Amino acid sequence: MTPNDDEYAPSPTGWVRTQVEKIEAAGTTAAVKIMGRPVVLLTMRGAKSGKIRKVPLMRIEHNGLYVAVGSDGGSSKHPVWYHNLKADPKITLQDGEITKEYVARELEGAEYDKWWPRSVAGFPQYAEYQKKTARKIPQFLLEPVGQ
Ligand code: F42
Repeated sequence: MTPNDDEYAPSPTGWVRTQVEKIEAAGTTAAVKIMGRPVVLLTMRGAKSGKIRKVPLMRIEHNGLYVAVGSDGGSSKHPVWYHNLKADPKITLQDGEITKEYVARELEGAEYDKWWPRSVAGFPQYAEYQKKTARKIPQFLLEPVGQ
């Protein structure tokens, strides 16, 4: 534990910070849509700073399971939060007004391939983002804690 442990560090990216503020003011992720599609809000711990990070992502859900897709608009590097989840996979996810605890596990192989079409069905732009970048866009399965 460090003195910074429970400090919240807002995203340095203006539009993302604004969207997090909208969700928190409304008390529901329904306050934000991207291209008419819903989002969820992940809360995690920064791997180096120990601070609380809040990351909105597209809502990818199938049979009650969620996947977090590290597309970051098809940028050349994984988003920083990818490394946060690898270092400390315990997160909370808010969907609508409901917040629950999950553990994030990066998908590989057949599991990755099974989820990718579901991710693209939830947000078709992911397919375009994958074409833009040489990296393989990561997917994390979010497994519910204590259910
Ligand atoms: N991003 C996606 O990747 N996928 C999505 O489906 C997605 C949807 C989405 C919907 C709404 C919205 O508002 C944003 C959306 N985003 C989506 C963008 C997403 O929320 C992130 O902004 C994006 O993925 C980039 O993530 P990032 O972690 O690279 O963000 C950077 C800009 C950032 O926050 N940097 C921080 C900073 O201060 O520079 C550091 C963050 C951090 O976690 N630092 C760590 C720490 O310890 O605090 C470690 C730092 C290190 O060097 O290891």
